Amino acid sequence: MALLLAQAVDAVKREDFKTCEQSAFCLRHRQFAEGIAETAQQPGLVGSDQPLRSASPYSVVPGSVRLDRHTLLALVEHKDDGVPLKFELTFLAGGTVRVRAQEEAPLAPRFDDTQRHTLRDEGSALPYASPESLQLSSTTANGAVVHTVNFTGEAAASSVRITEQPWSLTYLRNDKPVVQLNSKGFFKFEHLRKRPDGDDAGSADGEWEETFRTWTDSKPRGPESFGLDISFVGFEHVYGIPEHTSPLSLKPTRGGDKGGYDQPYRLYNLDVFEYEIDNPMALYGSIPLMLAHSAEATVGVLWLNAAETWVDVAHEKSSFIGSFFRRGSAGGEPTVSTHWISESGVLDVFLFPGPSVADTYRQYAAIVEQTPLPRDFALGYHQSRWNYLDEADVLTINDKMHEHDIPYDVVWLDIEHTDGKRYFTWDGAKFPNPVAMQERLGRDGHRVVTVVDPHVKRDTSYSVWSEANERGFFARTKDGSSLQGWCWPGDSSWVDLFNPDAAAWFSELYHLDRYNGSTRNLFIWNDMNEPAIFNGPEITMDKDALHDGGWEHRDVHNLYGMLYHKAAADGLRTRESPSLRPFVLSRSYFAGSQRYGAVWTGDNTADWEHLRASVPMVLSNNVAGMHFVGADVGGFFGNPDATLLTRWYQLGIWYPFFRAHAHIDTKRREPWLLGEPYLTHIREAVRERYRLLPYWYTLFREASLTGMPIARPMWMEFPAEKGLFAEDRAFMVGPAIMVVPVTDSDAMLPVDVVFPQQENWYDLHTHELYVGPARRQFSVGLADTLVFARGGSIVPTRERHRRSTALMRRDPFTLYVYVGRAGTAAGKLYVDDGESYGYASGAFIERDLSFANATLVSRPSARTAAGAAAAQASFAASMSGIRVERVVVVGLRNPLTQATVREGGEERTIDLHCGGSQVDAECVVRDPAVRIGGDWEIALA
Ligand code: NBV
Repeated sequence: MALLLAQAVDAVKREDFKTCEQSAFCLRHRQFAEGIAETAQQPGLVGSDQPLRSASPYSVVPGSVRLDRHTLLALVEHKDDGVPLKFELTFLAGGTVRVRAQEEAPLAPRFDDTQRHTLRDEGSALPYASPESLQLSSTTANGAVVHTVNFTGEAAASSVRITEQPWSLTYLRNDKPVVQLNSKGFFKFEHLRKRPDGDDAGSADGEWEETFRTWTDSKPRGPESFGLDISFVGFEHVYGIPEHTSPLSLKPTRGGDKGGYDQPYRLYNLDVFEYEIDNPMALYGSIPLMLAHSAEATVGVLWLNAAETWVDVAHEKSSFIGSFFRRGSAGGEPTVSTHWISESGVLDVFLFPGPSVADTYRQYAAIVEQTPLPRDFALGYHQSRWNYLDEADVLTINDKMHEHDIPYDVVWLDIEHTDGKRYFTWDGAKFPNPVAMQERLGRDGHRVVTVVDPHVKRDTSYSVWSEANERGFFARTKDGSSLQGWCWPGDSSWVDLFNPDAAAWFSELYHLDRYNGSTRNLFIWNDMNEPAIFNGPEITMDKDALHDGGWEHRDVHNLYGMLYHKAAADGLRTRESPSLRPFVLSRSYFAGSQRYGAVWTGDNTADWEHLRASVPMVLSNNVAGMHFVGADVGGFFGNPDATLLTRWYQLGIWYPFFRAHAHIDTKRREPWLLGEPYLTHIREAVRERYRLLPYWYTLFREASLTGMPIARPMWMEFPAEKGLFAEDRAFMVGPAIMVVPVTDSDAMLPVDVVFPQQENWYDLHTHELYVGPARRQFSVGLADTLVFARGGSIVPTRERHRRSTALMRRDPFTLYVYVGRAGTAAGKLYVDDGESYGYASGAFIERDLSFANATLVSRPSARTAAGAAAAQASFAASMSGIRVERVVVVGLRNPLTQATVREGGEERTIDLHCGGSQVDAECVVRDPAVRIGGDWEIALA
């Protein structure tokens, strides 16, 4: 029965997309790994210091290892082919190790620009370890040659060990292996070669030509793929590598585990119509960043490659090399073994040694820029649908939101707003006066987002097409003519964003003088940028299509969406001077896309399963540094009933990106259409989002500097609580708020909540106290949501009801102090103008808030002290009228009676209003009137 049901809702056209067996290089690598695993030698000395040996045919060329400043060089060769591979191990500050490999003398250059598109400063200024902090030593024991690089200084506990025969690399901390490369021997590198004689030589293996359904990939360069096993020793859970619909803790794909997948996780940006849940199939975005976590440590791996990539995952014990297919027996450490396979490019892997979650993200943030501070309005409520019909429709949405007291920030316009899907144009009949429309919305601080898709209608009268055509800016077919394909406007072409001139030209189309009818109040949505091509293989571009520099689409596929996103962000940023921060939503993405804006999880479905799956999808993206992400609230396909839609709003306000959206064929579902009580519940939910915007904004500030996720899996906040390592329903928003969404239609079903740690938890609405560790069941009516503040936190809010974020800018703040078990609490508040880049020169307020001995104290954060004094002073002056209008202290042991406020050398006493029980009192300080940017104390007595 369950199976039948699953099939009934399973509408994805699996046959449109390749399996590993249908992707020739994936199959070759998987088969190679199977062969190696079969012949694997059992290790002689389990538990000994001897590195284990696999049956890998690849070894280090004796005498080739040398350390040159921060780089260790070695040559590696297959025992039979005599093509030396050059390995470069680069050591970065903090213990990060980068491993790169390709032929020492490739027959032709391999694509190596992924680093330029992803890394900080295009990879030119990585934080290298100082050469003095590295020591190389080499030993020979029982005929095995081992080279060890020891770190001194900051990463002193770490070392890297390389065995020569066969080659393997082990990252050790405190002499204990943590991450191992090629310990299983799955490394296989298809060196570039001359095409063998005979027309179809090699094509049987899909090496020189490959057919999928009716498409043939000509593969002019032949096989050039590579694969490598990466084992996480001592770990049982790995996370990340979005975008998939798998659970947060990645299920195994090999090893025959019950409930595991039989396909590897695929990273190949694709437009998958009606995607299904619990599946390792590729989706719209790819971020090859994986984290492993145990109660002892967190580590990360970035596989920096933008070609089609597959990742196998197996759970096993580390002492049995061959156990990929045979579960390890007793002994040995739990290990997650992964096998990464990419079709082209160079092998380029970063190992981030952690050991804490924050360390791991600091290491990632040191090489890849993190999510910049968004425009403040972008954190508000976005109202979208395919399509709002015309100007009157848009203005009605605006009026109805006001009428029903629902704050919102943006109305979205989908493809139908254009003149025949010619982007940057308007349908003149439906939108005769877009500027006036934007101005009207702007009166209450609202904005408009329009969609700009990458297919350019082939139409000589459409200036975007004719300019691009004239200047040769389109991607080309393998024969050199401009590539044509089918998409919304009919016959279309795609701009080659790898050509810097084309990208610059395209970004200027977003300028106010180029994009007619746009104003500063208009922002952008990039859809279909995988790119989606209806008549292409797997609904995308042919792999042998050509880009700037003669690179094949195969090499760059997963970067296309990111470059498209970048062009829009660049365009908006440069459309005014001084620049304001852009806002662009993209469907397709790669590692580094977080720099350009938000993403969403694409075309989900209006059912409970999709609501549930949105949590691990949003979390996996956050794990991988794509913080600003959300799912379509309500579900894109289909019609949610009022209960599902209400529950989806109640969850959606906790997505970092919060947008309601729907398919053109669905019934209208704006909140007021649901009637009561749903409208009230939705209004309450949206208001909760707005109330907490200061907290959200402060979290984005943290993310921008430290890379720490915003929506966090429970394990990130409770890293030693094993029971939470696979939790993917409950999650944390920042360090202070736990959200347990109601994901079932049956209101009678009690919802399980686990309160972690020896800590106090307070219901966010009632402030009722729950003391962890504990498990409780809650019966929930539709008005009830399960959201808890963690004891020990201070959460800033703004409580006045307004129509938009812009209208809240000068509102006073309320601070919630949730007292922890130790009687203390701490938090932060970050405020800037919400739109400019002034913060970069110090125009911000950043406070450390702390509560101890019944006294709340506000002090400048260390970052404030480091900022530029002048910009800071002028911003502080502009904010001097903004005060704290209320402090609510929740969870005091004893009710108190008065508050003494000290600020600027003055002291005054005000009444304190306490209520609640002896063990759980709640005290409110009304209007302490302290300045948000000032030093002050409020002592309760
Ligand atoms: O532009 C129409 C839709 C859009 O509403 C949706 O959000 C995108 O993910 N778009 C896909 C194309 C059509 C999908 C069936």
